[in-house]
Amino acid sequence: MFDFLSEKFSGVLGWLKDKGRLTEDNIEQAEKQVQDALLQADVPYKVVKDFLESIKNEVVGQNIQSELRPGERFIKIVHDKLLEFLGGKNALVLNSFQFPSVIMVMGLQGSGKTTTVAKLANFILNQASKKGKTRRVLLASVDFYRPAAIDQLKILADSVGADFYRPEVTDPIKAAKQIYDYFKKNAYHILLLDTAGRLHVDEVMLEELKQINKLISPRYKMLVLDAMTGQESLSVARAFEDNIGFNSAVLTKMDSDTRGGAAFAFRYELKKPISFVGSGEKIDDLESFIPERMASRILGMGDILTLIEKTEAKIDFQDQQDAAKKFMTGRFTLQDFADQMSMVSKMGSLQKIAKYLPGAGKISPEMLDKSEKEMKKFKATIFSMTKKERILPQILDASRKRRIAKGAGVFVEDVNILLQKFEQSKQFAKMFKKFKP
Ligand SMILES: Nc1nc2c(ncn2[C@@H]2O[C@H](COP(=O)(O)OP(=O)(O)OP(=O)(O)O)[C@@H](O)[C@H]2O)c(=O)[nH]1
Ligand SMILES: [Mg+2]
Repeated sequence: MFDFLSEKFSGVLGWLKDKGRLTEDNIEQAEKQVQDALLQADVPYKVVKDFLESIKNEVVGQNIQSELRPGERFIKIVHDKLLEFLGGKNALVLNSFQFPSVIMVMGLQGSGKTTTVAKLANFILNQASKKGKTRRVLLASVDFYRPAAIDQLKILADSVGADFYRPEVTDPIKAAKQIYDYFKKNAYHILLLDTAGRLHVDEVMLEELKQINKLISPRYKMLVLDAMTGQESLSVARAFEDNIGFNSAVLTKMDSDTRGGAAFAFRYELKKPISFVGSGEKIDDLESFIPERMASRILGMGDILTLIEKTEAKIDFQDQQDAAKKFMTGRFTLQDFADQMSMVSKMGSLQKIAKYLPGAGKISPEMLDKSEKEMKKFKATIFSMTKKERILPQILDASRKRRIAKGAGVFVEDVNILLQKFEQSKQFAKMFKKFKP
């Protein structure tokens, strides 16, 4: 998602971290690298300038050169500013919806509206089912311009298990009224309304949306922006804001080779929240936009929390919290290590999840493949241990190791490698915690 920025920033970060002292020259160089990374990520010049200015002020204000670990301090400043520019620590996060509500999804042609409608339905239904609740979600469309548009939505509705309603008229305003009446009459919790897009912002589209907006007053109006269109998305957002208004934006196609500048620019220029980001074509490729996590991800510090949430396996909420906490405090045992690996395998390939891990920019597919095989060995090894051995690995002497290796079908050397890796990841977790503000 933020691979490009993450790779660049990790570079600056690594370079600075190793420095015991920072000269003015070092700082200037780091600032220059931050600036170049953002410009290359298609963040508008003015935004980059403001961002750099705010970092410079902090650097001078905090007098970081006199710090014991000036590199880390600098990274923390960049992190905090990124967070601020992406919406701040207390930004409203839309991870639950009020009922009953209408969610109207708007945007240009091909931006990803219909896909997003289905992803949102899936999100709402999944959240409800995790809590043991049922939600009645209705999908409908007023897009009569593209012949297959409504059928596309019907197929998606079926695939996520939401209801679908096809209006009997083809005038968008009258159809919106019919849809709304059907939603009310049948007491649905949520109506997700898909709308038509145009190639460019035009009067007809805006007028139509204005009228629909007036008619049904959706509680949530979401503007879908294609992250690949870069800075152009800003003028689209302004036109929608001036004419119809919206509560939040959904940035789609963040998985493509977009460099992530759109999120940065949108949030700073429009001062409006990004509620979700689309990270793929599949129905569950939708993530809540949480500024703090995005800032960490951009800096290559990973995003363990989103990774854990993404797990499709039904892991108990408390277990998730515990796992995250254990990892971040470095207080985890071999048993936790094995549990994490099991959780990881349930989530899919390492390729996909590596993006959320600290330092992700530097991992090659070959390394991931090797890790996948290694993980299997590790798990078998841990399963071959007794409960006590999993909690107190220091008791593992040569004879215990031989027994474990035999049980797992590996060599004693593999047991040693596991113990080494386990120790490393504990150290790593401690480091992660230090960077985490
Ligand atoms: N990679 C990727 N592709 C996406 C994402 N969201 C949507 N798409 C793709 O973008 C294309 C257009 O998506 P639609 O949902 O049909 O877009 P739309 O805004 O409804 O388009 P119109 O109805 O024609 O205006 C499809 O091929 C989607 O699969 C995303 O987050 N990532
Ligand atoms: Mg569509």
